[in-house]
Amino acid sequence: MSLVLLANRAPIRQTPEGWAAALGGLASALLPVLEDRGGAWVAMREPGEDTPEHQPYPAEDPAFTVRRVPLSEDEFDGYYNGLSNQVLWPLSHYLVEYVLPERRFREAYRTVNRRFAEAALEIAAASDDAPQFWVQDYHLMMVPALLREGRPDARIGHFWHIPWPAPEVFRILPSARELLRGMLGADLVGFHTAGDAENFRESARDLLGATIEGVEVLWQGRRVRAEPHPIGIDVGKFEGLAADPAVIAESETFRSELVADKVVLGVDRLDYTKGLLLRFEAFERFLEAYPELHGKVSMFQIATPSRTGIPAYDQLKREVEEAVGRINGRFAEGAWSPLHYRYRAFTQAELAALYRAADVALLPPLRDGMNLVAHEFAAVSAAASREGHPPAALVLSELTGAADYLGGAVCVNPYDTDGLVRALRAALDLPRDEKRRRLNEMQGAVRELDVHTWAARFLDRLDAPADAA
Ligand code: ADQ
Repeated sequence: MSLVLLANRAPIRQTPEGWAAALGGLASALLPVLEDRGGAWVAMREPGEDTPEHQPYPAEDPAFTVRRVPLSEDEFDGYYNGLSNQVLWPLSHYLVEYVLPERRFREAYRTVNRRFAEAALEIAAASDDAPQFWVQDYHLMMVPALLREGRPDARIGHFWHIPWPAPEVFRILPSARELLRGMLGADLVGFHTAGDAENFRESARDLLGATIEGVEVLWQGRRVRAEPHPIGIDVGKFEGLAADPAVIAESETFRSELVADKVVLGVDRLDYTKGLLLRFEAFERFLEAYPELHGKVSMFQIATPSRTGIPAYDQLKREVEEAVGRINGRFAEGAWSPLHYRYRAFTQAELAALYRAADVALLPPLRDGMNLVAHEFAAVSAAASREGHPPAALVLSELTGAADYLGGAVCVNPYDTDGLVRALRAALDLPRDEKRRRLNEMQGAVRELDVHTWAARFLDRLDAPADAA
């Protein structure tokens, strides 16, 4: 059965050598599936982007089509910057104070969702088979019902990459019911955790009066399965990088250039959900509490620019820079800086070198659907420690999906600054054998959730008849 994927972003990017797979787990997991099965990937075309609407890929021997939905400035603003990133994103992370009134974004979101669905239906119409559609994420909530209307015979999956909030929070949205009805056009809706899936089912029950039976939502004569399908990373790739001589060399240079015995690492998109300011506050208290560690422990935080132009993100950038200046101004001594901060994207090889160099990764998002950085760090660190490299530890927010799966992490409430200080100290002091044991445990979980397995499991489940639960 051919497959039509729908996601906000295309899975390919332009490089000096021509078109190539986009960075990131989703493209690396799903491109092989599309190359094998054939089909299409429908994505937006941002205003000003110069790419074809229909692009066969790979160019030399096309296996599938990248179909782009061109967006005007206003559509992009309302659908992407507006409803997706200033309404659904903060609401789903329980950061209600960041949610803007949805009214002025609603029409653009509807229009763009409709255009994605029309593009996918047009592609499916070209084949006699019953189509299979797989919709990704919170940008396209209304698409499943539109696809169902056009193709009642289709198998439709939806994967939700961020947390699904409690029904009492979700219902704050004036469009909550309309959006839920959109998603209930699917046969299968996947989330990272059992808790997210339960919140979704309960939202359908409380807001629409749907019936819940086990993991299924019964709605308008149809059964919609809502269950956890935790995503992971391309494990082989990160384990390979951990053993790559160039990565090892870079990691050693990095360590030798930092004037510190211990390195605490943070890697995030610059996003208010990632808890950067509270993390810095905790690090500042850590430095106050342990003057004997001045000159010995440094934190290295990298943040990728993200959603620039949205006021909350621009403001966060300024506040983060201010906090970095304050902490360094207060505590730096001689050649030692307590906090190093880089605001740019890193390559995966650079990230692997940093993961390998760290003694502790400090990842305390305020909420996160999964948090793949935790998986990447655990994969690299565990692989390196098996080769004799000193083992490292992970401090992880308990409000992430990853905390449900990575049993070896030191888990902490990200809003509890004193708890963060204690967790960081505990992680730095863990005995070697204990760190090794924890890394082994995390390595097992990370391998189990590999992104290729994730994609195969989701699609198998989507193929299975509804009563084969
Ligand atoms: P994100 O919020 O982007 O993803 P995460 O899962 O941690 O969060 O993925 C981030 C990715 O970006 C990682 O692969 C990481 O390597 C990369 N990255 C981060 N900082 C970087 C930097 N400075 N330079 C280069 N790369 C960097 C959303 C949800 C998550 C969910 C994923 C997948 O918010 O909760 O885990 O989708 O479903």
